[in-house]
This record gives sequence, structure tokens and C-alpha cells, in this order.
Amino acid sequence: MPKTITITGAAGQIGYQLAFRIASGQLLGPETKVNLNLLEITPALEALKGVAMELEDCSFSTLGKVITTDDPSIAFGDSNFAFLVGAKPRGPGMERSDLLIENAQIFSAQGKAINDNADQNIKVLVVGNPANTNALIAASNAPDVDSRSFSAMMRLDHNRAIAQLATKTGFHNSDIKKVVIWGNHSTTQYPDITHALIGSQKAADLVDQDWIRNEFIPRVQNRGAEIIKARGLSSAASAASAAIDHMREWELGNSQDDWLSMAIPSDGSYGISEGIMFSYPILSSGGDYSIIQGLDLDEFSLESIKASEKELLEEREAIKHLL
Ligand code: NAX
Repeated sequence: MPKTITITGAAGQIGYQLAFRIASGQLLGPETKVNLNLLEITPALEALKGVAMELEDCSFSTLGKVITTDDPSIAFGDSNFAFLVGAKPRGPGMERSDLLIENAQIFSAQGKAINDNADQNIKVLVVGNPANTNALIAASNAPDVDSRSFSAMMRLDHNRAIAQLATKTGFHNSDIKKVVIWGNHSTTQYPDITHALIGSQKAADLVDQDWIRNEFIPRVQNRGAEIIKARGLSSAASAASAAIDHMREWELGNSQDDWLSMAIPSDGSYGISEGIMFSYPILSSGGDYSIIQGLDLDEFSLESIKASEKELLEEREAIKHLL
């Protein structure tokens, strides 16, 4: 049976990367056919038509039907996996609270459309910023779908942290395990290598505390801005790659000696307020995930995690009328 995959904002930068990688089998493997439902706002439908024409021209063996639409009820029809990428960017003079409210409207409408039209076992990944709170809004507006079906993307931050650690220590990315990003996809996120391993060694023994606090953490937190400065555009290919990593390992499981970072509805683990979309260390298996429990957190880690929780609570407060 082909799987139906929805991408919103599919004519945008990230969507343009994501659609082709998914269509070529990089999400669910070469044996699974995928149908793509691509959603855009009405003024971008012509550009989206161009994306669909290029998808057709690739002649991918794994691609079934492609639908382009500006109607969320069509885009989420029978959807098994949804990548919510399209969002309103922050315009000149716009406050963060305005950004939250503008996006809240988009994600509440899309949550309702998911509720009414998608497969009830859908997996949803929110990429569009502010991703965690957008995911909270979408989940709250889909009461018939398990809130654990909704998540927000921290995987780009996670991959960035691994890459920074690999560069610093001279090891390969694949030698590094159990890195975690806690909290919000914003500069309050806490990239944590306290429990990370490089081969059989503790990562924290291979680098000094000064580097962790004054270089590693701020660099990962601010990597998005660093990319914008260099490229003149925000991260796109790396974001699409991370989105595929997130969804693939959620669906198919991850290496059981490693952890993922996913923002998921908090169940109160580690004292975090229930319900907010908070990123935890995660293990995934059989299409479901669990939070790694019982980690010792030092004072610095606890303070950092609390600061990110505070920001997410403030974001929730700003859009509480839409929940
Ligand atoms: P673009 O502006 O290139 O593309 C966004 C697309 O979404 C546009 O084509 C726009 O027409 C469409 N869109 C807007 N409102 C829509 C709606 N209501 N329904 C359907 N489509 C809609 O942005 P891009 O660079 O692709 O980034 C997309 C989002 O990802 C942004 O919000 C961005 O901030 C966020 N990011 C999140 C990351 C994460 O790690 N969570 C990292 C990368 C990225 O910055």
C-alpha cells in the first residue's frame, strides 16, 4: 500500500528539498511507494505546479500520485505522515508575540484539517517556526488524534551538536552517541553532552568545560543565524535532511544504543510542565517512542532546561485562546 505524505509550504526552500528526497524513497525506503500531497497558499500554487512538474520529470520508481492544493482538507486527506513546514516568517517590525499569533491561526486550521481528514495513526512533524508552540496548537485542535502523534523538530539542532563535537574531537559523526537537545527550538535550547559517548569514551572527558559552555552551546544555539549570515538564506537542505531523519527514525526506530532529540508533548518527565512540546532524549522502536528516564542532571543542566521551559510556557500563554 502506498503511504500518503503531506508537505505544507512545499514550494518553499525546505519543501523543495524535502519533496524530492521523500519522493526518491529516502524516508520509507526503496520498497514503499509514496503519494505526495503538497499544500501551499494560493499565490504560491503556480510555483508549486512547477515543483510537481519537476517531480514528474524525475520519474522516481517510488513516487505514486502528486496532488497540489491550497485546501488543507485535501492536503491532509488520508495522510499517514505530515511535514508542517509552511509558516509565516517574521516580517519587519513584527514582535515575537505577533509571529506567535499569526502562526497560531495557520496551525489551528491545519490541526482541525488533520483531525477531520487524516489517517488516525498519522505522524506529524512541525518544522515551521515557532515549531514547538505551533505543534502544540495543531495537536490541541485535533482532539480525535493522539497528541503523541504530534512532534516538533529538534533534529537539526541535534545533528548540528554532533557535527560540532566531531569537528572538535577529530572523531567521525557516527562515533558520537547520546547527545541530546532539551527544550525549545530557539536560542534557549540546551545542547547537552553530559551523557554523550564518543566510541567508548565519555565526550565530556575529551573536551573541556570552558569549550562546552562558551563555544559549543552558544554555537549550536546560534547556528541558524550563522548560516543566514553566510548563505544569505536560512538553512534549507540541512533542515530537510533533519526532517527526514526525525520522521524515518520515529517510524522505523533508531539505533538502540543512541538517543534522538524530539519535541513531544511533555508527560511531566524531569519536572517539566505537562502538555508543552518539549524536547527530550528519546528512544524509538516499533513506530512509537519513549523518553529516556532517570538521567542525572547537574545544576547547570537543570537551570538551562528550566530556562527553556519558561520560554515555552510564555509562548503557550500568548496563544492560550487558540488551544
Ligand atoms: P520559505 O519561506 O522558503 O517557505 C515557506 C513556504 O510556506 C512558502 O512557500 C509559503 O508560501 C508557505 N506557506 C506559508 N503559509 C502557509 C500556509 N498557511 N499553508 C501552506 N503553506 C504556507 O521558508 P523555509 O526556509 O522553507 O522555512 C520554513 C519554516 O521552517 C520557517 O518557519 C522556518 O523558520 C522554519 N525552520 C525550522 C527549523 C527547525 O529546526 N525547526 C530549521 C529551519 C527553518 O528555519
